[in-house]
Formats: sequence, structure tokens, C-alpha cells
Amino acid sequence: MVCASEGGHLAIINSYVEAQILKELFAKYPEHEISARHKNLAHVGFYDWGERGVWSTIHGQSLREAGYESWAKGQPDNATDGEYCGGMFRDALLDDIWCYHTAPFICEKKPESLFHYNYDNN
Ligand SMILES: [Ca+2]
Ligand SMILES: [Ca+2]
Repeated sequence: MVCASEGGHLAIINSYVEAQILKELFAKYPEHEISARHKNLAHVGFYDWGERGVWSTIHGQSLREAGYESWAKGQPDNATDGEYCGGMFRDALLDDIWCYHTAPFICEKKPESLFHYNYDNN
């Protein structure tokens, strides 16, 4: 909701290069500056909408179609039966996490949205 209020959306990782950019961004916020429950895991824009282990971006593409599906070792594990939201560790590898666990989050938006935005173009 915060991302949307700023004219963007949770970051969708479309390439290894974009993942590295998010990794660098995350590195600017050390653990001690983060008050959320998770400090080394950020919410990003993918989820398991049907809760059946089929992961897609918030825009409906599969992770492969989006361009990045590098899960961390052993993930997604649905560890506590309820990990239906997408997360990214500090090393840019993906994890499935509880949607309501507080964690840092990363937004993205198009440069032109700095002036105006149109949902039809997103
Ligand atoms: Ca992106
Ligand atoms: Ca997990």
C-alpha cells in the first residue's frame, strides 16, 4: 500500500542485474536501522496467490517469465505452512515468507511516474 501510494508497486525482479541493484539498495540499510521483525529479508512483488506453490509476480507473470527465479537454498519451503508472500534475502536470493510478518520492503516505479502515473501503463 505504501508503494502504491507513491505511484509504484512492490519491486518485481526482472533480471539478475536488477536483483544486484536491489541487493545494493538493501545493503544501505543495516540490520540495526531496521525495526521490523525480519531484518535480512525484504518483501518484494511476488506471491503464491492460490496458496498451492505456484508463484507469480503481482502483475501475473511466472517468475521465469518475469526474468528472475533464483531461490535461496531449500526455498520455497513453506516452512510454517502459510508462507505465501515473496521475499528477498540480502544476497538477492528469494524466499517464501508470511505475508503479515513485518519486514523491510522495496518498491519500484517508472521514472515518468515521478510526474504522473497511469495504471494502464504499469
Ligand atoms: Ca523490475
Ligand atoms: Ca521460506
